[in-house]
Amino acid sequence: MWKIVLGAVSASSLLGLVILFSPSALVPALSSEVSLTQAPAAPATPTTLVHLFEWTWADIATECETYLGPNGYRAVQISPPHEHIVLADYGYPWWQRYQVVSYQLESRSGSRADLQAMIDRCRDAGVAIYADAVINHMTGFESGVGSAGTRFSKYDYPDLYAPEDFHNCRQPVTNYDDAENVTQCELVGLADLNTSSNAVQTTIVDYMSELVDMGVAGFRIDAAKHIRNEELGQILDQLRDRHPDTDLYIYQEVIDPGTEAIRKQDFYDSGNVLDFKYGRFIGEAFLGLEGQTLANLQTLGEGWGLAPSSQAVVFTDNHDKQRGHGGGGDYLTYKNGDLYALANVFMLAFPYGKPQVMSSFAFDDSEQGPPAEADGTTRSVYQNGQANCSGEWVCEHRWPAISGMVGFRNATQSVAEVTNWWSNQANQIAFGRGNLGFVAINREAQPLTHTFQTQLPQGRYCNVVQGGLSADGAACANDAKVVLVNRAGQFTATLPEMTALALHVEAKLSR
Ligand code: LAG
Ligand code: CA
Repeated sequence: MWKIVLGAVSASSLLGLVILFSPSALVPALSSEVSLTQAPAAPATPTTLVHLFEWTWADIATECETYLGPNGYRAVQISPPHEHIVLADYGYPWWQRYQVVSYQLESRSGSRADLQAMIDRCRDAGVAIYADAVINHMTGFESGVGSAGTRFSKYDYPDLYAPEDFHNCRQPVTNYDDAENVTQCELVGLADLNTSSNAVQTTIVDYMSELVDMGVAGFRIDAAKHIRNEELGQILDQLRDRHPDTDLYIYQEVIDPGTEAIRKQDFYDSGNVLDFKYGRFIGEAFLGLEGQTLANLQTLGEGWGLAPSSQAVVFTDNHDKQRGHGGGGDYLTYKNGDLYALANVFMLAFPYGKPQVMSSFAFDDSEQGPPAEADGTTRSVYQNGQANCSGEWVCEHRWPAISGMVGFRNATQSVAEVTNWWSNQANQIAFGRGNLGFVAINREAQPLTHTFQTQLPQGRYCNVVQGGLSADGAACANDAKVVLVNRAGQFTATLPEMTALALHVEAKLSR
């Protein structure tokens, strides 16, 4: 369905590329269950995490076992697990889940028991669970009933919070030049918790702590920009103090365009940050906006105003940016088809930050919730034992190019530098990761034939953008092209228009 959209987008792209409608090499037609030989790693060092936006706990558990673990994904960001508002009259929009009613673990994605089972099954598959923690606010609606049946009114949530637990501003945030306005007032009218209060902090820590006890390994901190950094720091310190033996991974959502009162660097002491500039830069380069080209990306990093690499979680798009929420901007999405796949190839190959892969449900309307029955029950991704990833769910994380590059990222992680950079000064680039990997990207309307200099050991490699090694290591999965690297570390290849090629030592054929 989105292949049609792809045509429309490419026709209007500034570089005027022609994208064929024949089955694409980068975007999958149907199921692409590539079985790789990588063993799941025990600790959840987040080389690559995937946001399974609006997936149910039961589906995530299955995905961890059958796809994520075997393909090298180390962590999943789940949708918020707390009790949320239910908005039947609005058609059960996705954003229900950002209006908190209580911290009971009963949500659109499933029950507390489902959540526990998922955490356990994913951990056994080598995949960590990171929860989206919505702790800045409660609901915006004046009253209603939550997903666990709790009746509430704004500022009054039974057995949890009373009016004195909220900030006094009680007006929407209007002035992003004023830190007080941003942190004390109400983000889009959502009841703003008094996060300076000991009682409120303790209640939040109790909630997050329960999740850690259940095995959650990290948190995305929703709307971190709207919480005073010292107060968020206090909350996270208390949480860490309660779990001295758990190495929690924290990444904070601070949308920092560089022009506002609150800056991402204010939050480095409490954890990593989601760097929103990265996806914008990638979008501009791959779309050819602002005079940008792929060749310019050689220097992408702190010099561009990005966070230090060790502090940053990066993404091409996220659940807000893909639908014009969270401030909008020129971000690529699955609707860009091959262009989106190529941008993700770059993100996963380029040694900057910790990449987060987006996994979407298909949408036309920016408010629309996930695929669901008439009563708002989310439909399973799996139908008759098969992942339904070519219709209502998109599963970008299963696109061969993206999934293959997750293996590349793992295999090349220990080399921090870019080596052997090559470009045509425009939109054909290539670079290595020392003697562990090499990637080439052709984002132009004509083929690229070139002899590339790498530092790879001599041998036969699978182009992992098309498929990794077969289970026995003797062939390339999915008929992926075999590339010969000679004794001098060179290979010659032709990349058709709008394709990529990536080699790494873990996808080297044994003979
Ligand atoms: C976030 N990060 O800081 C989330 O990434 C983002 O998805 C959340 O907004 C936001 N913060 C609050 O957690 C989403 C939607 C909003 C939606 C909000 C609350 O992008 O559009 O607002 O969740 O459900 C909705 C309506 C607003 C209304 C508000 C209050 O769209 O018109 O004012 O609810 O009732
Ligand atoms: Ca606040």
